[in-house]
Amino acid sequence: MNIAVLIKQVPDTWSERVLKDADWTLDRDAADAVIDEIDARGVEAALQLVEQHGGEVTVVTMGPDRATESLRKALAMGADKAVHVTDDGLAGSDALQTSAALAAAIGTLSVDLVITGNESTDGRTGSVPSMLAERLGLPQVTSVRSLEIDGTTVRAERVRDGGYSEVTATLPALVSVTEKINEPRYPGFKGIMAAKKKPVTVLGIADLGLDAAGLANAATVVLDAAPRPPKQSGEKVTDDGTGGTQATEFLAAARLI
Ligand SMILES: Cc1cc2nc3c(=O)[nH]c(=O)nc-3n(C[C@H](O)[C@@H](O)[C@H](O)COP(=O)(O)OP(=O)(O)OC[C@H]3O[C@@H](n4cnc5c(N)ncnc54)[C@H](O)[C@@H]3O)c2cc1C
Repeated sequence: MNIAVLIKQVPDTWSERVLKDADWTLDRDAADAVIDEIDARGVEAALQLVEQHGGEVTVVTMGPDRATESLRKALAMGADKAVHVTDDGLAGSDALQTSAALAAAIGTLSVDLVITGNESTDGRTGSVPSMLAERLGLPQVTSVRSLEIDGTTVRAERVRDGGYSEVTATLPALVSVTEKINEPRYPGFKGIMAAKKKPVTVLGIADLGLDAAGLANAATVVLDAAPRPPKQSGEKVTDDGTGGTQATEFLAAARLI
């Protein structure tokens, strides 16, 4: 079974994330770049499936040159090969364009299953997986917390409000995973050394036959942005014997009880 896992390199959530004043795109140089944690879980899910059923895992990313570091980390975890979609003309792409580029890249592979994260920690549109499934003509199972393959069937538990649903789809299919699915493994020294020799294919706009890419052609545009206002200090309740009443009245006024 051949599995493609989408991984996005994102600013570390521990760093302060800022937008550039000129075009309101994310200033990716202002923060440490890491593989999105949810995508590391996607890699882990793929590795476990291949350990059970055989096959190979290809990790795919679209991002600037330094996104190679995230690909190498996924290769060090155990993925077999990588595809890096990168081109100056793709900078500032929105979710529609990102999904078009990633669909074209996946089209160069022969895969039975595509695994993505449910929602990235930076753009957070949560829309790339569905756009990708539509473009590739694949059934999709979203918000997955557990995943198994039975012949040509994907069986998954799909998280929903207050519980989960058991869902099946026929391969080839696309699955997006939640943070509940697993704990990703850490790459060991052997894996890190092996990753240096694994193949990374680099594809650009011309290789993928894309048109209308990048910020100038994006269908969604950020017109303005303002920093989040500093947190206001909350109301202090001094317990002079009526603290319980005061707290209850405060919560009732805020319609919290
Ligand atoms: C204010 C703002 C500024 C932005 N600036 C930029 C920018 O400067 N540059 C930029 O590239 N994007 C930028 N984005 C993100 C941009 O909207 C999308 O193109 C983004 O790349 C994909 O959407 P998402 O991250 O919301 O994906 P989601 O749909 O939330 O991601 C879900 C999953 O899809 C997969 N996926 C998504 N994107 C990629 C990718 N690039 N490579 C591999 N897998 C992927 C991952 O598995 C991910 O877990 C910005 C978004 C906002 C809101």
